[in-house]
Amino acid sequence: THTPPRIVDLIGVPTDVGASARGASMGPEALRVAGIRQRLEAHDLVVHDRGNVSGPANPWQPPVDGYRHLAEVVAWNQLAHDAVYASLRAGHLPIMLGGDHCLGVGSISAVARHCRETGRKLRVLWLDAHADFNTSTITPSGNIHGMPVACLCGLGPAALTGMSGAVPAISSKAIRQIGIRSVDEGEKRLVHEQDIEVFDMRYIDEMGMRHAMELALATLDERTHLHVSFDVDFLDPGIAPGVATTVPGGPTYREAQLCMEMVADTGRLASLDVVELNPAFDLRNQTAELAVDLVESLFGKSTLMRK
Ligand code: EXY
Ligand code: MN
Ligand code: MN
Ligand code: MN
Repeated sequence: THTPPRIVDLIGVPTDVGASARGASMGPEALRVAGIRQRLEAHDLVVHDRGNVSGPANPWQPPVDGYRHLAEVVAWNQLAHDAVYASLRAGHLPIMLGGDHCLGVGSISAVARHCRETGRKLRVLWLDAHADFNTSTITPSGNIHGMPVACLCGLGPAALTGMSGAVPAISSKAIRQIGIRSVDEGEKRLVHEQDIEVFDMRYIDEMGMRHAMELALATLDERTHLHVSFDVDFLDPGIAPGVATTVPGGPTYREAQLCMEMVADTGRLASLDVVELNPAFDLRNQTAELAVDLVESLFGKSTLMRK
C-alpha cells in the first residue's frame, strides 16, 4: 500500500497565456504572500518552495486556427509537466501554484505518467465553475484555459494531448467535476459524449455538497492517487472576487470547506493545482487568503469538535 507523502513541493507557474484576461501570472506570489507555506507547515508538512519556473511572455494575440498562444501554452505546460513529474518521482506531493488553468494539462499529464509507471489508479477532482472541455472547433474564445480537460481526454493539439507519453493521458472515467455552472453548447455535447461524471451546481443545490462528494470520492482505495485541480472560480464570486471568470451561484464558504475536508478525510490526496487566482481582480488579497485557507483544509485543518 502507498500513503501519500508528507513532503510538499510548491511549484510556481506564473503565466496567463491560456486566459481571457491578464493577471493570473501574479497568482503564485499572491498565494505565497497569503502564507501558503506557513499554513501547510502548521499541519506537520515539510514544505519545499521550489520557486517559479520561467517561460515565455504573454504575446496577447488573437487566436490562430482556434487557439490563442498555442506555442506559449505548450512551452509553459512542458515546464509544469517536468516540475510536477520530478516532484512525484522524488516521492513528494506537488502543489502547482498557477497560473491559468491551461496548466492542468502539464500537471495532470505528469500525474498520469507517474501513475502509469507506478501502477496506481488515478482519480481527478476538477473543482471549477467551467467544464474546460472546449476544442479548437467549438471554442467561443480560443482561450486554452477552456480546453484542458478535453486535451487530457485526447481531444486537442498533439503537443498537448501527448504530453504524458500516451493518448489519452487519462480516461474520462477518472474525472469527477464539481461546482460546474457555465458550459458552452458544443462543449456540453462533448462532455456528455465522453461520459464525464459532473456534479453541477443544480446537483449540489438539490442533493448537497456532502452527497456530491460522497459519490465523487467513492471507490477510492489504497492504490488510488487523488489529484485535485482547484480552479478558484469554483467558489462563489461573493467570497472569491479575485478571478477573471467569475460565475454567480458557486459554493459558499461552508460548502467549499466541506468539499475540502471530505477530500482530506480520504487520506489519498497526492497532488494539487491551485489555478486562476488573479490578483488584478482581487481585493486586498482576500481571494488568495481564502484559497490558502481551503488548501489548509485539504491537508487536514478541521473545525470539527468530534474526534
Ligand atoms: N467556456 C469559456 C471558454 O472556453 O472560453 C470560458 C472558459 C473559462 C475557463 C476557466 C478557467 O476555467
Ligand atoms: Mn527531498
Ligand atoms: Mn478551469
Ligand atoms: Mn473556471
